[in-house]
Amino acid sequence: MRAATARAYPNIALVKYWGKRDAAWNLPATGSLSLTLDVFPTTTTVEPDPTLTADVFTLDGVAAPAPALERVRRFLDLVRERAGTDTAARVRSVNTVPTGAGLASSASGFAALAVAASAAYDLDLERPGLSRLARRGSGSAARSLVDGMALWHAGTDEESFAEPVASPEVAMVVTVLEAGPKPVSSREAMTRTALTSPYYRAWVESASQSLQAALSACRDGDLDRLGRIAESNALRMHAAIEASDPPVRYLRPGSIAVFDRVEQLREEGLCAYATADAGPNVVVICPPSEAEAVRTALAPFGTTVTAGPGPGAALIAEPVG
Ligand code: 2P0
Repeated sequence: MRAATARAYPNIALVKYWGKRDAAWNLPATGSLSLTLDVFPTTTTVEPDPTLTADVFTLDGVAAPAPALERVRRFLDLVRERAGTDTAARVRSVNTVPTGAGLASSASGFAALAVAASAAYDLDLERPGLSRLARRGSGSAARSLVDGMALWHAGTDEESFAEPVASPEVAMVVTVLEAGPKPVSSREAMTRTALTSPYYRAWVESASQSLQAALSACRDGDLDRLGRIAESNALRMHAAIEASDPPVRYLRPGSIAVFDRVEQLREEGLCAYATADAGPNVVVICPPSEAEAVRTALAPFGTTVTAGPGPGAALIAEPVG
C-alpha cells in the first residue's frame, strides 16, 4: 500500500441518468451519454495508514461533513474488501466544482477517489473496472473515467461501465447562476421521481430512445441533431422531476431566461442548445467556433466558463497537501 493521487473532471450528460434499476449496485434504469469537461477538476490523495482506527476525510482543507465522510468510508470499504485488508486511510480532496450546485461534483469526486484508492490499495483494474468501481460511489462518476464523450451502459454490474464514443467537435458554455447547495440532493430526488412521478415510466422509455438517437447523431458527426436531442432530454427529465410528490424544482427563473436566450441564439443562426442537471445552472452545447459568441451572450446571466472535452480520471504525481 502507498499514497496515491488522482485527478478527475466533471461530466455533463447530453442524455441524462435519472433513475436506478438497482440502488444497492447503483445500476441505472437507462444508459446515458456525457462529455467529460476540461474545467473544475477534483484532486484526491488516498493514503492508507495502519495507525489509523478509522478513515479521515478532508475536503478543501477542512474535515468533511459526516454524510460525506460516511459515503467515502462505504466506498473505501468496497475497495478494502477486494484488496483483502482493513487498513483505514487518510483522504484529502480538493474540489474546484462548486460542491452540491448541480455541477456533478460527485462525478469528479468519486472518479478521482476510485482511481486514487485502487492504486493506493494495489487493485489492478483496467478502465472498465475503474468505471464500474466509480459507479458504486456515484452513478455519474462512471462516466468521468472516460476522455471526452462517454457512453455509460445500463445492464448488470459487469456490463454497466462507461466507454468512449465518437463525437462531433463540441464545446460547453457553463453558466453558473447560483453556487449554493441545492434544495434536494439528486440521489433523493431521483428516488422520489421513480416512486411518485406519474411521468417516470415515460421518462425511462423516452431516455432510451433519445440515447439511440444521440449515438446516431454522434456517429454522423451531427452536432445540431445531438444538441436538439440533448435539450429535449433535459427538459423531459425536469418535467418528470417537477411532477414528483412533494415536487422538486431545480430550474429557477434565471435558468429559464438562459433557455429562452439560447432559443434566440438559434434564431440568430448559432448552433446552441441548453441543458441543466439537478440544479439551476445551465450548460450550453455548441461548436467550439461559436463558443465565444455564446459565452458573450450568456455573460449577463451569471458566471460563464467555456469548457471543451477533458481527460478521464488518472493518477498524477503531486499529492494534495
Ligand atoms: C446525469 N445527474 O446524468 C444526471 C442528470 C443529475 C442530473 O447523474 O445516486 O450524483 O450518486 O448515482 O450520479 C446526478 O446523480 O447520483 C446525475 P447517484 P448522481 O448527470
